[in-house]
Amino acid sequence: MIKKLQQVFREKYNKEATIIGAPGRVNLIGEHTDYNFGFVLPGAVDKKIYVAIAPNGTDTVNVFANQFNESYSFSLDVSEPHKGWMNYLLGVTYHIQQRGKKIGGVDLLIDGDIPVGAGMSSSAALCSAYGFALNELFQLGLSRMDLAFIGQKTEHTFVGLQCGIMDQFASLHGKKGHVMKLDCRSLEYEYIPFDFPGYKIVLVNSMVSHSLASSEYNVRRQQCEEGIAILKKHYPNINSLRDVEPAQLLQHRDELPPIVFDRCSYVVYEKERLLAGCEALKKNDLATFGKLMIATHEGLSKKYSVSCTELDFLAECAQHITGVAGSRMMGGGFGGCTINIVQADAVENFTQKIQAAFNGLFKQTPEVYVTQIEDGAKVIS
Ligand code: GAF
Repeated sequence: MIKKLQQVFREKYNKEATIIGAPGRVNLIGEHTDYNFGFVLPGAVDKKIYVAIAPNGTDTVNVFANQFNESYSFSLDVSEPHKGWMNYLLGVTYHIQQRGKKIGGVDLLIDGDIPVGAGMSSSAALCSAYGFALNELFQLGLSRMDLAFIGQKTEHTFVGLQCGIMDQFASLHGKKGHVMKLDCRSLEYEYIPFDFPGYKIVLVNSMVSHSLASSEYNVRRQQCEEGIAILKKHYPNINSLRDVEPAQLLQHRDELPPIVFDRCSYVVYEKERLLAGCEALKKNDLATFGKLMIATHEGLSKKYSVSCTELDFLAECAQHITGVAGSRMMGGGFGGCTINIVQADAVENFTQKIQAAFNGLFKQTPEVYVTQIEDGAKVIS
């Protein structure tokens, strides 16, 4: 991949490039908790977006996206979104300059191996890779957390997804062999070894691209806020669902519209599951962790309503295959992948069984990715 990138860059721009790689992410548990200022447990993976970059001495950014065979140029004087994937670049360019940072024009080549629409955060990886590249090239002095916020703001203002901070954070802060327990309010985080040599993290792609996600995702966020506004009348110190105890929610159940109660109850119990899950991981107790993953799927499907038939099928089916410690849908939902913790020597059988079962019902073979937990964004060459 890297050699190919260097060669294509040379052919296109007739000069040498610096190459940055920023990974996608998995999240073991703690879904839809980041924008509720709770905890998440992501890790960066071995699939990345690569950006090859060199200054061009002008005020223009020239981009070639190898995967889509598409070119695009824009002036540094960005003021508004345009369309599609280039909004990620426009947004990062805009928000870096909004911080008073001076950048010049660049030539870019973008490529990667994160499946698009599979819920592994290729968009966060793109923002991270491009932001990281500009930061390196122009010595802007931005921290990894600054870059994560720039990526998040880009989603909010140039893409329209009111996302939390998990994906950008994970792409920039990942550490090989570790997941990160991030407190999305204080932004303190702890690296927890994911040290199970006998197990693999296996993603199964439902092949449903999560394109509906942005509007429904934003609705979930509003419903959580609606719940908070009601609960706050009783508990003025509550600022987000992270602060709500299950008993407090149950006590005021009748005041919340049923759908809002369901959304809030998923989030409140997901916080408990995440905390229990971290303890289980620290004790090497994958059996308990797996049960928590299954409960998370149940909540995401039945109470948070962000799953779909294909994801429900994959999560259910996985539970009946030998060697699977846990399985659930991962990420924003409405499509994308399930995350499965599978005994290393059972991965082949798992893959065959789940592909055959899915194919029997949906007439399509789901892609399976056996992932490694890797470092976050970095200069590759
Ligand atoms: C998407 C969002 F971008 C994240 O911020 C997070 O909310 C996730 O869905 C669900 O946990 O990936």
